[in-house]
Amino acid sequence: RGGYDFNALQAKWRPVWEKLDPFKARDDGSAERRYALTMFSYPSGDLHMGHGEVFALHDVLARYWFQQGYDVMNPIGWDSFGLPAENAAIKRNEHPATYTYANIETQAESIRRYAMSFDWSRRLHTSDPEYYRWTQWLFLRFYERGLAYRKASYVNWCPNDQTVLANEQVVQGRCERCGFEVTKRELTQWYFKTTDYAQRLLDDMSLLEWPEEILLQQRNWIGRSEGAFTDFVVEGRDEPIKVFTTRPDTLFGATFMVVAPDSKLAEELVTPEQRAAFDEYLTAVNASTEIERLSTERDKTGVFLGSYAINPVNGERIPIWAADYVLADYGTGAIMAVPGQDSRDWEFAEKFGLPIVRTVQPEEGFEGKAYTGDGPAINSANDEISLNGLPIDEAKAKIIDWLQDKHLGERTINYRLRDWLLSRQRYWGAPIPIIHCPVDGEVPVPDDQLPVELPDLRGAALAPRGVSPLASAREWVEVTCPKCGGPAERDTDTMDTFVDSSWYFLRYTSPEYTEGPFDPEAARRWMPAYQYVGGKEHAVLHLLYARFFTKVLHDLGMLDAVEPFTRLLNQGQVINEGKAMSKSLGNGVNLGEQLDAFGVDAIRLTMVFAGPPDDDIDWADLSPGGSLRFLQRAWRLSGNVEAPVGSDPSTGDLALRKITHRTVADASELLDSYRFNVMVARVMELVNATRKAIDSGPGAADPAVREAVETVAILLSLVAPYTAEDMWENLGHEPTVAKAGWPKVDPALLVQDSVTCVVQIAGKVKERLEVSPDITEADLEQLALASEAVRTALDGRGIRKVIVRAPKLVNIVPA
Ligand code: ANZ
Repeated sequence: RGGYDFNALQAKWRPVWEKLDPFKARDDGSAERRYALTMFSYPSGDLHMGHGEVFALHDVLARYWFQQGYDVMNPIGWDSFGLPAENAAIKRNEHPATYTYANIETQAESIRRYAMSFDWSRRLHTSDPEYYRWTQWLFLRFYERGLAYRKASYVNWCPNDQTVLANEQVVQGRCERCGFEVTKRELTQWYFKTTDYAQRLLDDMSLLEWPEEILLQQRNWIGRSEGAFTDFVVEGRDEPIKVFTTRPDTLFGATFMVVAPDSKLAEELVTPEQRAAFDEYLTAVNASTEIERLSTERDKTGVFLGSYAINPVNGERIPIWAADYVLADYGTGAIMAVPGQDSRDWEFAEKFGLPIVRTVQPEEGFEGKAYTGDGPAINSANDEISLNGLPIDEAKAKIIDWLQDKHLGERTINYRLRDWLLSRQRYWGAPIPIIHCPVDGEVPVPDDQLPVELPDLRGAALAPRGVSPLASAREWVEVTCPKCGGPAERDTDTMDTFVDSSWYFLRYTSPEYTEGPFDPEAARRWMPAYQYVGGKEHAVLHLLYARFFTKVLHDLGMLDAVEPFTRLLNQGQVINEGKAMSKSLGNGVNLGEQLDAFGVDAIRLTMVFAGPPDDDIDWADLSPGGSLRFLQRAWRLSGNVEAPVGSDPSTGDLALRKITHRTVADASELLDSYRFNVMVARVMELVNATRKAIDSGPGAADPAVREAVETVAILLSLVAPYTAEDMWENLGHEPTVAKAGWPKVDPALLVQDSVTCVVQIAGKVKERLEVSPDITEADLEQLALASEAVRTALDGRGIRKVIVRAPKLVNIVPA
């Protein structure tokens, strides 16, 4: 037999597995089901190092559960709508589908070579009409429930991609995709009513075994605050201005009001004298980017609107300003400004010479400006109510009660979470299945006319121009109204691709189902997914949207589950030379080249062994060559075994057996807690111990050696499937090692030989005993009392009490 040749192993075993198809979910009730899900990929080129990492880690878990005998569902698909394909199509003057499906084939081939334990029969692509038909169908169910609606507002606009973005897609003021600075535009757009689910999205976090970091990000994103709405009467206007405040206790210090410049309210409140100044200011605000608006460094800007309101607790006439530090889409888009207790308001008041009144007594020695700490209320009384002397909490409760009594305000909870802006002015997505009729208004496309397929547009016709490219496909746009039969037009926007990915994990449970997006029975069997593996960049994007969809579908009666993913593992990034890989730094590492040079198993092993899975790994610090040498060493063991298949290990070398069984027991624990790298280290130790047993111990014919090498093969099958399969064959077994079964641990072999027990009399050590670590309290007491040294020390005295802490301590209290 020749040496270890990874190319030969790959060529040999891939076709065998493809024929065996061992990873197809059975879904027949023959074993407990377990749904192993990994974030599906965008087909923008071949697999990269990040895929290599996430797939390697994910497969450790999936293959572990296969070995344990679960009926594992481990599906694969592609998130195949989206901008990369569209941009490539414009450049190459072709259809986005050409690029998309070519890349999918490339990636599929790479994934097969990578030997992932996927169930290929469930494969899906979100850009297939059979898939997006159901994305559209779901949109219509949301629409019927009032959970999808259209409204005009100022929205995030990416000037580069020429499309709107959801708040979640604006990262530090920049487009999540292209990095361009985002600006604002007033547009009529489609939204999902995620805000209806804000509280449940918070509450149900208790059901999730997710990294605390992600839960915290979601909690902050949802941003619950308790406070009050308060009404301020406006001079010369019937309707009062409502504000949201978390600090109603500071109401006596509200010396002016501020409204968002880009709100309807500002438009209404501006007086003719201030009109010109306001218009100029609004133009400047809309031209500024989110980055500039949110910057705390920047000087406060604003403009007086010319109107006045009345402070409801002290009757003061207070001016109303517009300033961009107040956001149009939070709270009511208007605030009561309390410079004494709020830093932003203080700066603003200072800049524009507005009055400042403290309503909380600052601590001794406080020399700052706005005081945000606790303290007794001051300057806060009128003829009917006084808050003076009360701490913040009590003052808040008291003023809210008073406001409610007077119908001037009400207790409320506010969320930072906004509705999800889902329409996009781009081509390569699912068309929104709505028809606009001059007579009937918005009319849903009837279910039996789904999918609304994309018209055939390519090349320059897709170039971004601020309106959807679909608008130019006149034959496609012009339809008859399903209600009145008159001329009408299709909605020309497409859905955010995050809509596609909000339910793909449900389609996997029944990918061929034709009666709906998924078979409710199949979803009942598999959902929620037990494990999700993917990047943490999705904390408030995909992961939040998928949770929202799951809850809506639950409410629609289509799903028992209220949460989509029970456990979440976020893999770290693969970096190089201490930095994220990038074209401009020239530090990219090509996965394909690494696989060619070291083989699939060595690369997978390197990824898994590099460190805890959630840490970033620096490729420059790693040694795929070292991994390869280890695999050779492990593989060579399988050619050395001389004990025949099925030989009874119980007659084998005890020392090696103990190491083997301890390794398996520890491996289970390590895998359950995501410490895969330590698991690999333990396998390495077992390989070393086995080599020693063969060369200078009981020898290759000892059945304990066979047991050890078989164990190595099974444990290695989680990380290095080709090597493990070949070892398995060398050991005389049929494929596939992937389903050999998790080795049974003999608890007797986990017993450490002995531990030292200290025996004390009245607190003084009188004896040391070597005992089994598993000794019972009763046995240990007996043993201690029987000891010569203890008898001598007691010297005939009686015993009042014996305290036993097995296996390490016995304390005897003499009478
Ligand atoms: C008066 C006040 C006094 C406030 C004080 C704070 C401190 P969170 O906790 O994030 O919910 N606010 C309300 N709507 C706003 C908007 N559209 N744009 C900008 N700021 C807005 O913050 C709620 C607080 O943020 C509210 O309570 C309001 O200022 C401000 F000592 O009202 B507060």
